[in-house]
Amino acid sequence: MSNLNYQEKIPNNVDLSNDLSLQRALEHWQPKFKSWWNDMGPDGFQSYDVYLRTAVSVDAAGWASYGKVKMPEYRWGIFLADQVKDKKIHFGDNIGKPVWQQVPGDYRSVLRRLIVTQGDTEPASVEQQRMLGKTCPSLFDLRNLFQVNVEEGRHLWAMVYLLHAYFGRDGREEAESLLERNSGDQDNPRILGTFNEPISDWVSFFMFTYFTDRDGKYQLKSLAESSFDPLARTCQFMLTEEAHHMQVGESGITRMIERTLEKMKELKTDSVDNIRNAGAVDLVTIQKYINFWFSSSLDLFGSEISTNAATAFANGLKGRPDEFRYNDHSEKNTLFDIEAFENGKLINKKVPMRNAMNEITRQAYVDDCNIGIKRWNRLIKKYGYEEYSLALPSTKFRRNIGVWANLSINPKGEFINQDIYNRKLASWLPSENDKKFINSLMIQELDPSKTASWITKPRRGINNQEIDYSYVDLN
Ligand code: BYC
Ligand code: FE
Ligand code: FE
Repeated sequence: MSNLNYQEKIPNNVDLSNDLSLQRALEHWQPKFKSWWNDMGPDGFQSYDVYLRTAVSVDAAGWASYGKVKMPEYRWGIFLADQVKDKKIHFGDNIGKPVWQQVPGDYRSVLRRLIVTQGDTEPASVEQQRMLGKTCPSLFDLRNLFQVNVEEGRHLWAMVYLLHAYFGRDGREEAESLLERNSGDQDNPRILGTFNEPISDWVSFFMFTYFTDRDGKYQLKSLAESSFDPLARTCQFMLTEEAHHMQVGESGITRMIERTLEKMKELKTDSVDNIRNAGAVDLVTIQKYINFWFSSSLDLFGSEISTNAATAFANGLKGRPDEFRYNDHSEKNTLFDIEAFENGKLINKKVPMRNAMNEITRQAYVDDCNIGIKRWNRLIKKYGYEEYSLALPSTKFRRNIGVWANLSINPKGEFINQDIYNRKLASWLPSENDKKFINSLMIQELDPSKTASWITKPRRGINNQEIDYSYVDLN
């Protein structure tokens, strides 16, 4: 087990004190990060004690310690999974050669770009979520929001460490830019689409942590395979934190659906109006939020057929999630069956496997997303509503990137007339009216024993604490 060094200004397990110039560079970035956190991080609550977990080792068995801490005093640090001795490259064109401890010159700009893109999403999500404290459904949920936020902040540190340690001056410049772009900013937005979408209510927050943090899981899994060992080890440790973010999303959506079903049963109704009047979110609206966040997150995987992806795989920069699951780790002359739309026609064709890496990763992601959907449908059945179910829309629906971008395709995946599509699109997504209704439910609840109307109490507290525990001290 490699213990993290907490004595230093920047907690780390990378022996920072033995690299003074790197330490100095990061200590120079640290106050900029803190000032970004104060300006763009959670609005309010910064001076309150929050029950947070902090990483104290990278040991699988016990890496987290829980305690009350004020968010600005959170110990953001640099933690990499332990190095494996004599590790070899295990996919692409260089299989069997030692993994790289330094950045190969040829791959420098591509690697930097991958790290910057990954790094950009982390602070973006904190910015997107910054107003949610004002409408938290409970102190338990408020604490979970802040846990996710501080850890996304740490994920930014993880990428900034790589930029500073391995990319010299341009790395340091990129690290500055990561604090300068802002989610939704007209002039200087975040890099990827989803990270510029507003998250202004808790239904969106739970959807985002379910669907978008799960893109994070799959991208990190792919980067955890990288032949650039520091990147692989960084991402391996980030994945341990990521699990909680998705758990926040899944349990949040489950609790919301539970309240809806209770109300349907109690009032013996499936009328949208009656359910809404009872202070719960109807299943039709929940489906619309799924449609929005799932389709947006699918774009984060890039084009179905991508030379960027092929090159990244060939060079060993980015693998497939759980690369060990596959038999062929070179995929040099193998093919992949893919659906495409060419010359106005839907076709099936074969493309080089390497060019399909984005799609392969996306398909693994879609399967993972379906696990929660199945669970929610079982819950709906359990309440006796055989005729209702939630579903993921087709992966062709409302895409902005790749072969299905900007086509008139409905949530079932069928091509439809463009005018009909334009007219109906709004009805498949949360409308202004739906958002107004959702916002009307978003009433801040700060009494530790209470939970807002639209969501059930959590089943379990955090780290064996009571559900009613004061997860955020308000005085
Ligand atoms: N929006 O060859 P293509 C997370 C661009 S989430 C805007 O199809 P490629 C988190 C693309 O950059 C995980 N632009 O794609 C979650 C390219 O631009 P250029 C984040 C997009 O390169 C919640 C062009 O379109 N990590 O951690 O194979 C909370 C054509 O590209 C989008 C990563 O993304 C989009 N959605 O793959 C907190 C991993 N999609 O070259 C955190 C690092 C594509 O024409 N990134 N484009 O200028 C990558 O691996 C790849 O850059 C991508 C794209 C998978 C994103
Ligand atoms: Fe993250
Ligand atoms: Fe996350």
